Amino acid sequence: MEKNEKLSLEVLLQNLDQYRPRRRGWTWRPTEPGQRGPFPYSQVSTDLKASVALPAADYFGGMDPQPDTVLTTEIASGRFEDDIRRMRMAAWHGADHMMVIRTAGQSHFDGLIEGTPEGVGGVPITRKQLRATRKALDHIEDEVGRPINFHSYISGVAGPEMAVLFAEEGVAGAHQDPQYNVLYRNINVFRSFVDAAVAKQIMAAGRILQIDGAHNANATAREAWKVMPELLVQHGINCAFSRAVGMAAANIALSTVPPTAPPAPCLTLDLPYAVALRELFRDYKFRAQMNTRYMGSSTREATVTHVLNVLISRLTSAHIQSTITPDEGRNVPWHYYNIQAVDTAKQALLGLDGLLDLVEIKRTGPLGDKVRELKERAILFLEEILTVGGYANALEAGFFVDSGLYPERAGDGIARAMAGGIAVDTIVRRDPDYWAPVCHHFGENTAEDCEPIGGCTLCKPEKIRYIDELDPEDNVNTRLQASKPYRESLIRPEVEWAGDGTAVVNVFLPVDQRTAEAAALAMAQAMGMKEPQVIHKEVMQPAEGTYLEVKGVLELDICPEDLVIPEEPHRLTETEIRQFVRERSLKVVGATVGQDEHSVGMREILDIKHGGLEGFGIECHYLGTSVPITKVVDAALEIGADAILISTIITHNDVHQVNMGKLHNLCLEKGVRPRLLLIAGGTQITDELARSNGMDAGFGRGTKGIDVASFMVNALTEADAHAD
Ligand code: Z98
Repeated sequence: MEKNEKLSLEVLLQNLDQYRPRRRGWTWRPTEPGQRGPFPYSQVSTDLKASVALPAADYFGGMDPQPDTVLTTEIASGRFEDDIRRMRMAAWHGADHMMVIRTAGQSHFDGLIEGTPEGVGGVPITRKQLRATRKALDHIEDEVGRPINFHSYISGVAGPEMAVLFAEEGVAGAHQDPQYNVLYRNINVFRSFVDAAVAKQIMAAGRILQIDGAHNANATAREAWKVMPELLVQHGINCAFSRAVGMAAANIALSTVPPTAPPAPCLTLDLPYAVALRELFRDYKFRAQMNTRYMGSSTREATVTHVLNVLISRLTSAHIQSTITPDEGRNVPWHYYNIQAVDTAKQALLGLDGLLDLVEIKRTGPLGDKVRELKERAILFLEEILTVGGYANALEAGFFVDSGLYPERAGDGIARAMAGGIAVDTIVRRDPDYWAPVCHHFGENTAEDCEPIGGCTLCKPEKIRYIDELDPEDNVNTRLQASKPYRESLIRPEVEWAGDGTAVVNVFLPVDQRTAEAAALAMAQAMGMKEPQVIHKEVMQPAEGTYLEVKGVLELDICPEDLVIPEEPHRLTETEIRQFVRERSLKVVGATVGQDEHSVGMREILDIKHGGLEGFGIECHYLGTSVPITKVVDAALEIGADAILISTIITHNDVHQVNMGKLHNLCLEKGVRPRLLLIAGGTQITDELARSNGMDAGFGRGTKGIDVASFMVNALTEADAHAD
């Protein structure tokens, strides 16, 4: 794959029937502490071959250190062909754990639906999707130079079948927790645990890392900060059950979540919880999800919560940092919010590198007390489960997802009857001559392994039957046909699917919230946005104004051939400029010329404060405002300047053009034109206009000192080369 070329989905989909994953199981990042750019790091892993660094990396030579923690991105567009493109973006930003959750309740499907495309009230997982995605990830991991874990969910009554499918197709990680099925998908408790035993043993054979579902209680409970004892219990149940079935602790990750978010004093609640978990489950892995319970439509607010959550991850050494997109509260997550969340985690993890060498968790005092209290409450909870007769009885009594701080109960738990739920009474005893369809099947089997049946699909992948999509209309090929122009020739905005046309405008309107909302919608419509919708609003002050974000569909196609794209100026780095100046010295004279008393533009280019020329070691002589051209040239000659910078902000009768011509001609008359760079700047100036008036370069609005410095250094380097 070429860095500057899009991934070809059409090529990717070819020969999927013959595709085999290159490996099975989960991969952790190798830790490689050491120097990166100017700094030593203690919690980083191997650098990537190709990546996009954080924006501030520009100041540190573009370095892109990778934290040692696995970074997750959760993608859920429902169209795998678009998910794949997003995965490539995310991998370039540092994600190596791609979680694909389908759009609606995978676990409502009660069987594998291979060959079925989108559209049956949600999107089922199919072998085709898994293969296409895994195949794409092979290319992406070669490109970025690091293994990428592909993850999905094993839930519902089809869980065991799904586990087999995942093991066959090299899925590296999966959520699996029988409690999730019972509580949130109303599957019969006994069926759920029997299924889980089978699924877990197959997962163990496929070395699939398991993530549990305890965090869902936090996301669901009414007063979620109170479910901490229960979360510990849920983790405990899934861990104990998984171990009993045959999973290794190293392949079990607890899905931890900081239970609350500001304005709650979250650290005082979340940190003791994380410490208690760490201590109780020290042999296990930790996947830290961010808090999703207390998230509204503000991406800023979600980002701050996320950073606080990452602080806890660093303090308690989480192994996987999950990222939920900050737009989760208002959209099906969009491409660039996945990337923002990955960058947020990467940025925060790097910023907190070596934290535990600097600070220690204060085990005495309120934290220690709270940790002990949480553990005690959890143990009491477990004891009460035993007292009422076991897990199924406790469930029936509504012990779980209750928002009272146990042993207090609020009576709002999710109660499930033993004799109820989906697939109740479907457990049948195995016949004495039962043949398990695959190896590593849980429970009794006629044979020890699959030899007598000539090998199973886990041992002999050639036995796997690949079924393509069966619907002639609703399938990836027809979708790709429709989106082809937007992937190959035309440009249309996109947030989720190629050519979806979605764009967002941000506006501040100086009126109250309700009026602002109506006005923003009218404005979006006037801008040509279809189906406009306010996705976020924030009162700045009830009367003075409201900030809004409005999304809509822009059915506007841009043809790249019709665009006039100016040549990219060759901007040097600060180091390159400084080195040039140190070796050769560089002097400039600057002035605002003519009748212009505006000094701001020129001063910003010269002064060190906002990145002006002085900062690179360039000797700057500022002559002031309304300076006659003759004086500027005389001063330049007197000090032996390399360049003259003139600026005009206010201009009438094209006086800026007149002054540029005058400067050029005077230098010619004096015979000094070849040894002086003449540069003009100002609001009305363009490079083209300046050059047509005898200047060597012109700079307009938005110019920074580094642009002018780069030009001078490039021009002088070229001139020096000619002189040699
Ligand atoms: C996460 N943001 O954990 P359906 N099993 C478990 C789950 O937690 C989930 C599913 C199955 C969360 C994602 N979790 C939400 C233990 C979902 C998915 O029925 O396909 O929705 O099950 O990363």
